[in-house]
Formats: sequence, C-alpha cells, structure tokens
Amino acid sequence: MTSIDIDLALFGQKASGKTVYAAALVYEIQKRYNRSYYLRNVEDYIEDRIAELQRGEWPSSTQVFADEQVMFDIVKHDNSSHVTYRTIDLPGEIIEGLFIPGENRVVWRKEELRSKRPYREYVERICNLIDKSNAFMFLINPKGCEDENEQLSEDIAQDLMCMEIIHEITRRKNVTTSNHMPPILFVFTQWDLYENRYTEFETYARRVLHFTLGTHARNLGSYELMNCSGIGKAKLERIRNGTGSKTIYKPNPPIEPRGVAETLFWIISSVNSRKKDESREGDEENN
Ligand SMILES: Nc1nc2c(ncn2[C@@H]2O[C@H](COP(=O)(O)OP(=O)(O)OP(=O)(O)O)[C@@H](O)[C@H]2O)c(=O)[nH]1
Ligand SMILES: [Mg+2]
Repeated sequence: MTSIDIDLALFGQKASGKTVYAAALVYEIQKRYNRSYYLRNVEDYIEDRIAELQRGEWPSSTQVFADEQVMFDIVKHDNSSHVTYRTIDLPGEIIEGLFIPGENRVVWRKEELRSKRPYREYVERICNLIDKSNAFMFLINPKGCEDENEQLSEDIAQDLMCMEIIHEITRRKNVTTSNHMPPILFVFTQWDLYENRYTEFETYARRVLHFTLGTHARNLGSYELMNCSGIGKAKLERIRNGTGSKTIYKPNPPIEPRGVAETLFWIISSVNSRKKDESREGDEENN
C-alpha cells in the first residue's frame, strides 16, 4: 500500500471561497468518486458546512480567532493507496490584514508592523503554515465588478498577495532552483458565475496573475491554473433591505461541485512525483 501525506497551505482573501471549497472537496469525493475512494475521519466542522450548503445557505465568514483544521484520509477501495490530507481553513481577514494593500500599505513588508499586535500572531500563523506545508494553493475570486477600475484593483490585490506569499515560500524553504519549489495551484473559484464571461480561461487567469507569474517565472516548478465551483449551480434570491430589495446568489441544493476534486488529484500527483524526484536525488548522492 502506498501512502502519501498532503500538508496543504490554502490561501485566499476574504470571501474567496475557502470554506465552501473545503466542504465541496469532501462532498465531491464522497459523492462522485465513491466507487474508487472512501473518506475516513472527516470532522464535524466540514460535515456541518456541507449540511449548510445543502440547506441553501452560505457559511459565515471564518472568524479571526478560529483555528479550523480540515483533515481526512482518502483510501482507495482496493487498499492500494492511502492519502492523509491536512489543511487549515484560514480566516481571510488575517490574510487581508497582512497582504492586501490598505492604509498601512502591505503590512507583511513592514518589519516595524509585523512584530506588533495584532499582526505578530498572524505572521506567526502564516510562517508556521508555510514551514509545515508541502503543497500550496491560492484561491482567487474573479469578483466580477461592474466598474473597470475597481475590478483592476481587486485583481492586482490578489495577484500581489500570491506574489508576496510565494516570495516568502522561496525564502523560508531556501528554494534556489525551481526543482526545489513545492507544487503550487492557482484556483479561480465561483466558476458557475464566470464560465460564460471568461471563455478563454488560461488567457484570463494569466492576465490576473500577471505579476506573480512574471516575478516568479524562474522559481515556479510544478504549477497549474484551474477553476472550480463549490456548488455547481446558484439561484438568485431577492431579499428586502431598508430602502428596497436586492438580488443575491444562494446555493441551489443539492450542490454539484465541479472541478474541486480535480484540484486535489493534481496536488496528489505533484506531491507524489516530487517525492520520487527527491528519493532519486538522495540515491544519486549516496552512490
Ligand atoms: N456562486 C458561487 N458563489 C460562491 C461559491 N463559493 C463561494 N461563493 C461565494 O463566496 C462567499 C464566500 O465564500 P466562503 O467560502 O465563505 O469564503 P472564505 O474564503 O471562506 O471567506 P472567509 O472565511 O471570510 O475567509 C459565499 O458566501 C458565496 O457568496 C461558488 O462555488 N459559487
Ligand atoms: Mg471561511
């Protein structure tokens, strides 16, 4: 039986879809891939989020003090392989506070702010996560702003976040060649809302990640651009507010996640081939 450990660092700003993604991943493997795999040890936290989506409700924004571990084992029915998957459902507020330009510009770059409250604790959490992870994923929210300038600044903010974190990965893990870079996956979420607008996905995604892909052209080893939808289909709901009413999207149960499990399969195969390369390098050094 082959076994593999995935320690995934999952980044994305507030409302990029991290919690929905984590719930959809478990649900999609349970439902769509149940002929090949079964899941063991899924926590209540994720089961509760799945139930929420199935009631047609979105999860609430993950709280700053929350420390939600998402862990499970994926086992092949024939017992030929076994994957242990661990990640943390980070509160996007922490990431926004550190990486998204605000009144203090980008806090992450400012030594004098990094060591002060509330940032110090956030910085430590991110650094620990980077140190213990062997795969990285960025969730990008396409946003779909009506205003062109607003859209541009949303795109750039997410691009800079990726660029900054990848820089930190290269620094902390002492990456000198792209061979030593852990696999990195960029996933554009909420694709049920955007598939008709961005039909040339690859061109669109590369444009949004302009600075990241340019700056790190030589650092990035195995990386991929993907899109997914945690719920598959959304329904429009009219809600009343003080001055009138507005329409919002809600999950339309039963949810039908799309492209979510594929992200995990890409990560498993990338971590696996990295493991093989490393053991080959080790063998060569010993000979
Ligand atoms: N249409 C559609 N909307 C989605 C999907 N996933 C997320 N959303 C929207 O994005 C919002 C935020 O999703 P979350 O998963 O809570 O985002 P998050 O990254 O966990 O946010 P924080 O907890 O604040 O960091 C949801 O309330 C939905 O409005 C999706 O697959 N399809
Ligand atoms: Mg969340």
